Amino acid sequence: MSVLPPGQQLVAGEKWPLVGEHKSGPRPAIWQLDLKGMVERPQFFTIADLQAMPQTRQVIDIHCVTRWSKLGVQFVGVSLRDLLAQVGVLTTARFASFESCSDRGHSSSLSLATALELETLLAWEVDGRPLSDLHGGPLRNIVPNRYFYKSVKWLCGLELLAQDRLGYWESDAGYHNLADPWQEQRYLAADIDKRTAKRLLETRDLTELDLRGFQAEGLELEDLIACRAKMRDANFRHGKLCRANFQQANLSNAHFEHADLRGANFIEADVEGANFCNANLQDCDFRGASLFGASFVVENWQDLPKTERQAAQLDGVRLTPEQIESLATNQAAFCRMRLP
Ligand SMILES: Nc1nc2c(c(=O)[nH]1)N[C@H]1C(S)=C(S)[C@@H](COP(=O)(O)O)O[C@H]1N2
Ligand SMILES: [Mo]
Repeated sequence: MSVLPPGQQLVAGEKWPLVGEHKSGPRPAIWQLDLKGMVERPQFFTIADLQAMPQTRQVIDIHCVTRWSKLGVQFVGVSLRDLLAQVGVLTTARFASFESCSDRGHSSSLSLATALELETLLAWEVDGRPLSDLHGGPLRNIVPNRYFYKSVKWLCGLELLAQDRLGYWESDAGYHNLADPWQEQRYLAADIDKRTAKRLLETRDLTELDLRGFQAEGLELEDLIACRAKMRDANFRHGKLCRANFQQANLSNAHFEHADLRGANFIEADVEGANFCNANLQDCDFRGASLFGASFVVENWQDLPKTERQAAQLDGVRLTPEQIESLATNQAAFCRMRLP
């Protein structure tokens, strides 16, 4: 039976959100997987080569770090175990780096032991259809029981390494390298000392700073300027943030529970997975913001008496119908009720 890891919510119906890059880079005429590094017989495999191997069919649950989950998705591909059996693994190999032919040259890595234990799959088919280009076709790796950033789209390289090589999200954005959704291994906090943090907060100007995981719980930060700041997973719970300017900031998974955000600006901000339960969002502007996985009320609000719903105050909030549709089912229903 599938259950939802802590802090995750279900996507509505058949929805499968697109996260990160939306297309591969320039495509080779014939797609090939370059299997290299610490293997006995490095080799290129075409999709047809892979499809000629024993095929594995696996039903897995997708858990994105920005708090949406999609359960029971069926993938078909070749298991990492079967593929590696073809090339022979050298005893020095301890990590596997999955590499993408994408514009940003994405990769993500796992310890080889973990990748095998989790039954990593190299998949070309999903729910009976070829994997679409949007979702990483013709080939992506699928790592069950890890946040989905470990599953690289447009997979064209697999390198076995003696030492780990951090992937794009893990090295550039502070995503947790272990990525276990059951332990909520989402992000690592930025490395910033308390003195610096205090000085920054006194200026109330965080423009463009990299402050993921920033701790600002309960602080008085009216008129804060945080345009384009990188504040994934930041903690603003119980904060006084009237008129704060978060334009184009990255606030995915940020915590705003109980915060006073009246008149705040979230224009074109990334608030995917952010939590606004019990926040006062009166007159906030969310035009152009991306909201997938954001919460404005506890997930099971329909079953609870009004006083226990921890609902955000939404009077005068600017949210388009499209933005509301992008929310998880229960969240969208709540917003539609409050913002007719
Ligand atoms: N090449 C590549 N692979 C990637 C990403 C990306 O931006 N580029 N994003 C990762 C993240 S964060 C997630 S949640 C999933 C999203 O896959 P989807 O767009 O098919 O839902 O792909 C992962 N693999
Ligand atoms: Mo993600």
